Amino acid sequence: IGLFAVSSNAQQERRFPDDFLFGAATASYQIEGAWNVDGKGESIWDRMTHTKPHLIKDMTNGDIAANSYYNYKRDVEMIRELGLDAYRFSISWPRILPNPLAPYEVNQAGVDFYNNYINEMLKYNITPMATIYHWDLPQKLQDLGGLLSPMFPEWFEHYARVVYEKFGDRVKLWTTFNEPREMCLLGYGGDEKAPFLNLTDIGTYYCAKNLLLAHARAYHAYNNDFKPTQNGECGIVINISWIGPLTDSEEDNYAAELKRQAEWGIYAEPIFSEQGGFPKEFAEVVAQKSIEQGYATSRLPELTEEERKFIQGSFDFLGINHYTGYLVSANEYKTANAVPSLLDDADVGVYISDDWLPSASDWLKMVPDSLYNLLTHLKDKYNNPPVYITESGWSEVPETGLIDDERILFYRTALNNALDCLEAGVNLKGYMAWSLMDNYEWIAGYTELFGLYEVDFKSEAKTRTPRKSAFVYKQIVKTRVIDP
Ligand code: BGP
Repeated sequence: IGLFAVSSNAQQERRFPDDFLFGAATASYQIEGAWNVDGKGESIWDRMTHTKPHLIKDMTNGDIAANSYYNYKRDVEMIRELGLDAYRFSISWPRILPNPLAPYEVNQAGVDFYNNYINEMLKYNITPMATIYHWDLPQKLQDLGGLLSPMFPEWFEHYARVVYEKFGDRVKLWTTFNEPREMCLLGYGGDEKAPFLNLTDIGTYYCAKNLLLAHARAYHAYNNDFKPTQNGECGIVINISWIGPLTDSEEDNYAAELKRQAEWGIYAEPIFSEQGGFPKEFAEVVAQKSIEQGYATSRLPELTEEERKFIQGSFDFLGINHYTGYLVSANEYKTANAVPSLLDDADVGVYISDDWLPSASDWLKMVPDSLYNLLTHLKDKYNNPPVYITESGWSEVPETGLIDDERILFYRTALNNALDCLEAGVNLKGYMAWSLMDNYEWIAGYTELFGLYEVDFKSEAKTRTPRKSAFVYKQIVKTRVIDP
């Protein structure tokens, strides 16, 4: 009897609280299609996929994708089928402002589309979480420099105000940007994401500074002018892998910290840390390297005292896209199994264990404790801010079909980690699976699929069919336990 009591108690503790938000996520360019319909402007992804299709693995694009512009009611029906509490979607900037420099030209058809989408969610008590910007920048703004333009923060604030005004009566969870690192390191510093600029040494950091200023402007605009009447919350979504030391040595610990600062600290520290500003050790490394390379000043631009204060604390919550992790060593420079996108100014060795299950994506391995390690680390580092996991998921090749046992293992592992985090006192408020359905996966095109629902891209209707993982997720969401 004693034993039985202990185990039933333990089981009770392993429940997700009733107010924990379970959801699924998507992004406009990846699902909507209708790229040039009803007054929508051209985005940088439209331009790149149309003019340089060879940059995409299967030479495809998001012109039609899952056709959610027309299928949105079916999408909401799927969210209902899964019994989800929330849906994270993104708003397409060029669909709302096709002429982004003409402040009053709002595209009513675009506004109508998102109104219908949001109203459909609310009809069924689904909480909308809106991403203001998930990579589909109006091409017209890229022509003026995009995220590298000193005007960018102003453009972004203007756009954010438009969406707060149009949708903020019903959307109460806002995030400004999705994944700064992907945009800045891979889009401006490198050539793995639009606009594929490849300005290796400085692109990343000028983008980072502008993005932080733009985020803070949009946050303060909400906080000062909309929150008092709309009562919502505004955060940012940062992609954060777990980066641990290969050994317990001081050198490896320092190398891991440097890598964390390089990979996500430059975006997170200025907003979430107590001291604000760019992370110190990494800033010193970049300054030193810049001088050696013959630059007059550091490639990492300064934040003035005023900018530092403006950015610091500009959040109601932290959104984290978390998929994977890796280990770092100081002693040997080795990138065994590592992908080029892991390379940056922190010259450290990156290790990926052969024990970690590989997915269809070269960057994504199943690292058993990564979510727990990461969230407990952040809890201490940033004084336990409210956190949503805004993306987490597993890719398979299309041939896998509907029986996606590895994805089921991934979700069960991640959600077990999430329960461990709740027990450890992490202020974790919700979990959004990436993705509700198969979609256009950027440079991977349709060769790597993340959906709980399979999409038949060959069919005109873009028919959606639940995978085995959808039934498992549904059961977890319904019962609030992992092993009902
Ligand atoms: C994140 C993005 C998503 C999604 C996912 C899968 O980086 O926010 O939009 O695409 O990762 O990654 P990928 O498409 O690079 O395989």
